[in-house]
Amino acid sequence: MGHTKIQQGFEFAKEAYAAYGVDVEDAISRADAIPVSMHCWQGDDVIGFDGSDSLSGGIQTTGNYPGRARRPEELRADIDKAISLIPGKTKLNLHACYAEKNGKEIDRDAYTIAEFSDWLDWAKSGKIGLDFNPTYFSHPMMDGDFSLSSYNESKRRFWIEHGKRCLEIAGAFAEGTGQPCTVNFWMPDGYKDTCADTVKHREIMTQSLDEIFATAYDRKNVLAAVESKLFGLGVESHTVASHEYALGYAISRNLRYTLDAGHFHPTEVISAKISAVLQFTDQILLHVSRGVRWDSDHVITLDDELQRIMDEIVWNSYENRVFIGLDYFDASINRIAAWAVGMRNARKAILNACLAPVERIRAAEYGEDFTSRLALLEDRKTLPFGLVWAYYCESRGIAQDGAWLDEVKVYERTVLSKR
Ligand code: RNT
Ligand code: ZN
Repeated sequence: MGHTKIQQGFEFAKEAYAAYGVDVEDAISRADAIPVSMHCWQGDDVIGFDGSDSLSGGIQTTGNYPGRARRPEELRADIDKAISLIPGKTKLNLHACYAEKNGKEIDRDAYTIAEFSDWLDWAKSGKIGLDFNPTYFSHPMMDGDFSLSSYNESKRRFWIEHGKRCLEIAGAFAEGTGQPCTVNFWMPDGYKDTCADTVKHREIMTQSLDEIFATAYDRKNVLAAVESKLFGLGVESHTVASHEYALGYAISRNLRYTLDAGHFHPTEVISAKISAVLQFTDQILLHVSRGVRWDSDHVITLDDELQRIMDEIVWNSYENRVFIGLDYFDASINRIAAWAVGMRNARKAILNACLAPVERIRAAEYGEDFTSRLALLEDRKTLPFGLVWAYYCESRGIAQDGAWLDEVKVYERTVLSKR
């Protein structure tokens, strides 16, 4: 689509939205400013650089599409490529297993910002904010699937130290980038089969987390959160940090709760949980994912649930209370395309939420005119959103739908296929 056509389409869209009382320019600037944190781990199938060559801890990638990033330089180049295809404010979500040890004998309980200085330099040069995660999986100090709630005291202590180090590193990230850094604690701890004591591990988990968060860290810019999960692969029967556990912990400790879209029963949706949780916590983190029958971590598509999630954030002005991050890993397709599809979908849903005639829809609801509410909610779906998206991409110098994939294919031919 040429520039003039895009412009004409945009003019048409502006009128169409104006008829519903929506200012398209305002919607674009609002959507553009909402950060979305892109997860580094889609680029290398959640392997990292600190020694592991396979994934464990209740999560799994499937597929072996060629071109996986094997080194930090490759991963950063791939991330750069992906980011060049995504409009709006992007952050990078890093896991501690992406440490660069540079031959040094150092383990996760002792990492400092030194192991992440290349990441920080990269972020600074691109003016990109960083988010962070301790890595409680794929490591010999895991006690089976247990980490912070292990009965093995030396292993548990190792993981407590890891948590503290991650808060320190996040502090350096926040300072270095000038942007707050979220730190998400997800622990796979749990049992494959029915357990007889559901209490002990939870008590130990609480002690461990309390010890970690008692450490001195920059509470203003380091935004810690605890993620719940229903079950993991091989951890089907008992999960220590379940929904009630993680939510209760977060509320009682004045921390954040992380809602992962794949971590609930398949008919439950996190869009329905956001405003409920925010009655009792200041902020939450989201892991926007797509479970297919289970927590399968498929690339997010522009489906009803993604739209509902972004509607909730935008319609309730939760921009400063909800941190949006993506969490999926698909090794069966081009990994850069996987990022681009998911991130562009997140941005589309955000923009579409900003373009919705929510004031009119709500006025109908408050007036108990549920007929109009339904009609408007449905009309909204066929407003010329695609024309606004095309204009938005063009105005930010980002490739259009129908064009960005060619760039990925070129990169695949020239870079990925040589790996
Ligand atoms: C696992 C959790 C967790 C991980 C990442 C890699 O089920 O969703 O967030 O996916 O930390
Ligand atoms: Zn997650």
